[in-house]
Amino acid sequence: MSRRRTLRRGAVASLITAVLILAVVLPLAAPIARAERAGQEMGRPHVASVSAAAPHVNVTITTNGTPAFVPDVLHVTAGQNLTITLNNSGAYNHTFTMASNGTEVLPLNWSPAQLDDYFATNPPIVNASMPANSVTDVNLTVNASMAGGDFEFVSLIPYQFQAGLYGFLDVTPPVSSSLTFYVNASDTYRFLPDALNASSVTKFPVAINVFFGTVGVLSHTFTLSPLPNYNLSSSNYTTFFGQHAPLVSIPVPTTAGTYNNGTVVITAPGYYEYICTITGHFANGMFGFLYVGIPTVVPYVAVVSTAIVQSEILIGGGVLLAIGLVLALAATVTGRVPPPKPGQDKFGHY
Ligand SMILES: [Cu+2]
Repeated sequence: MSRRRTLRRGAVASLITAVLILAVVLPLAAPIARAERAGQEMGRPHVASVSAAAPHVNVTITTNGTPAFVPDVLHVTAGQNLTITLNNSGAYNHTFTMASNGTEVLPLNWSPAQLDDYFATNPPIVNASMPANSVTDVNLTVNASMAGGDFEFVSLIPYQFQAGLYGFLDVTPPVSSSLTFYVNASDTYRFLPDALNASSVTKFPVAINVFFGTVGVLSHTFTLSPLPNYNLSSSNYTTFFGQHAPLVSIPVPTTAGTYNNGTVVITAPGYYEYICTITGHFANGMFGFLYVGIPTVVPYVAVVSTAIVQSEILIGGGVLLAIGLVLALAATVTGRVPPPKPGQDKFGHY
């Protein structure tokens, strides 16, 4: 066999190998490439409306027979609406009385009268009674001016504070975010862009602003799933959003160049899917992903039906694999590719 022919056979085998690799890699790479597409800015928005809801946080403080609030430190972020459930399962009455000064620590050697005097001159921001065997809810708006403070709460029943019935509300500043995205809807059922990159976020909760406009004339919505790392299904998203309220659902203006906007508060890293909820639009490909605190390349499964494409890829890949196996078998019969150099045996040894 001439060296020239052997080389050509080697080239054919290399080509087949390359095709095999592409057959495997391309279907994997396609969704990643789509996920990476990000950040087209769409001109300066004309703001049509502004809406932002303060997030709501529920916490529970319990007391039982022992003189302690459990937990005795609450961590909240300024800008949150707080509901504190006071659960006293013990046989003693208490109060839940919170100082308005976020920098003061009340001396434990104060007498009950001194404690009462203090709150008479410095009115508490919360003062609720906790009767024995009761559950009481109190609401507190933790506004921005409280950021950085540690607000002490005590029981004013004589000698309970001194015995240990105290704790602190620790208020951290809100994470200010300059993250603003512009997303446009197209009448070909696409979001432009369909990937929003908030990978740089490291602190939570984080507020992200989304401006939503259109390049078409049809009605659309920008509706964001509240669950991280969850892929919506085009067949049951209505049920899903009935059970899990969207973080935001913005109707698009139907005039190009005008925008509606909304602020979403994200509390955990992950990818969050957004879809258009107008019937049929999601199924036609109107979805995208917001990546918060994670790289924009994450494995996800597009739930919009790709069954036909996938089976074609599987069959095609199988055929190519079979060709490759036949060629490999042929090579083992007819000899090594490429052939050994002069003086080498077929294993490359001299
Ligand atoms: Cu739509």
